[in-house]
Amino acid sequence: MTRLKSLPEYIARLKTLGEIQEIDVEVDWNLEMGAIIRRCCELQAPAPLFNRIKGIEPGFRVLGAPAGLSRRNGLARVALSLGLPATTAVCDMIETLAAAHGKPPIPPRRIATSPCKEHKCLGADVNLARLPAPLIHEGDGGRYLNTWGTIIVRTPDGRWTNWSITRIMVTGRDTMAGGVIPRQHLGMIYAQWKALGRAMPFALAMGTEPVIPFVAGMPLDDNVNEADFIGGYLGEPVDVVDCETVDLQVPATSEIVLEGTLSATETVWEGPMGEYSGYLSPKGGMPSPVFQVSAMTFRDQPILPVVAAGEPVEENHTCWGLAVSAQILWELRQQHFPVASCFIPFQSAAHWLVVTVKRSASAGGRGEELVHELARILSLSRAGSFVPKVLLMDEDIDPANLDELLWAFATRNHPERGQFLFHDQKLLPLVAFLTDDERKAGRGARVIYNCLPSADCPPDRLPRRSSFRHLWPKEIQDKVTRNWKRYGFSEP
Ligand SMILES: Cc1cc2nc3c(=O)[nH]c(=O)nc-3n(C[C@H](O)[C@H](O)[C@H](O)COP(=O)(O)O)c2cc1C
Ligand SMILES: [Mn+2]
Repeated sequence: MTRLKSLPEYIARLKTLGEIQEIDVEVDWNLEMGAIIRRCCELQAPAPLFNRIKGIEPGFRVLGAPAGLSRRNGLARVALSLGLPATTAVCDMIETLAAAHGKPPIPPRRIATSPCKEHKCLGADVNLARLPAPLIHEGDGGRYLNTWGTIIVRTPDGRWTNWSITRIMVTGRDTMAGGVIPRQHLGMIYAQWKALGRAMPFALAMGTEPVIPFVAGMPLDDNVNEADFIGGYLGEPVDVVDCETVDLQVPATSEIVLEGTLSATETVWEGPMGEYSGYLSPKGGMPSPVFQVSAMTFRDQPILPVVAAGEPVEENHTCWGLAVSAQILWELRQQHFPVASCFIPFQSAAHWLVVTVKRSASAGGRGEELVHELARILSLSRAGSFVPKVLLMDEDIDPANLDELLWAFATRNHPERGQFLFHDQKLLPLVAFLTDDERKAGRGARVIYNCLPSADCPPDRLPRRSSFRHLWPKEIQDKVTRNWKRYGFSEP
């Protein structure tokens, strides 16, 4: 594991791969910056680093597409963020993240101070307008300051400290509104404070070391501290520093920190925003408790990471999709489901989950049995509630290979016998196709497509895959590959 210990260190590493495009031309936070980031996602261009932002004091910078996909280097940003070699295969990243469940958690280490205290604005000195929060998409309900930062809250009994990503927009000089969904941990912990009639202290840590968002975006179990899980993953603790005005700690590597409380009584409208599903829906807003900011601290020349959510591929797909895949993989193994791999294809905008199973387990037409077992496990899982459409496949399919996946779905799923509907399941209200009623209830149907061999196809009667890799003897494959240039072809 090669841990990149801060955002600047991560950016320096990305520069060596040609993954950073510094932009010295002044850009406008009002739609221009969002448009550039979005175009970078769509072109899989290097991550834009904005050095001058109109109307914002010099020094404040923005990093777009912090974990975007790259035409040149594939998932290098994701792999490096996870402390892995830049060329790591995506299913191996998922395995590594899932494996952290088996490691002893390591609580964070409190240190005295860090660069995030270089500038401190308390109380009346807080002015969120100083920060380069962009109006990302036309139609957004406000300027979204937080799209990649970690929000930190603790239960009133002090036993559980949760780190999670949720979107947050600016609503005033020292007020904000954010997505507080009841079934997410932020919403659950907020409900505990609200029941006591007390405002909930929060801290928002933006621009942390790059591994943090990957676990802040991971649906770990209730009562699990993400910070301890990250420590376990890294094999060493995450350093944290005390906040100025609330009893919470933030990662020492934060570039910008906001502290304050979520009101137990006052609400303000939040949203809509262009979302991970790829749509900006006028219905995509909701009342949010008022986030009252009591302190703002930041490093010299701080960098704010920004995600331009929307049609795939952006960070909700590369980060959240990956983290949810890892969580489901672990949960299936806990339940002794014969899973080989889990993957949420980026292009599905986190609406499809592919589960491959070991051939030994699916033989003899056990597919239908496995469908029902999978449905049962997913129906009880919060991570499962994010994915409404599931493809169950044999392990010969690489779920991260879209060509193979599409072919297998098209040819192995029986339209009459291969589709299984499970009604009235818990689903994330952000799932794109839900009706108004379904969205309000957070419930809808899940479909599982059984693409496993049927009972009349025992292992020795399975049709063979008609591909270079599968239908030619190894020696012929080797000979052809070896002689490829001799035949006159240029390199593949
Ligand atoms: C870029 C990005 C943006 C996200 N935005 C939101 C959001 O606005 N609201 C939300 O509920 N979850 C959002 N998520 C997903 C949550 O972070 C994820 O489900 C996580 O598990 C929540 O933390 P928790 O498990 O502690 O509840 C986002 C994830 C990513 C990677
Ligand atoms: Mn959590």
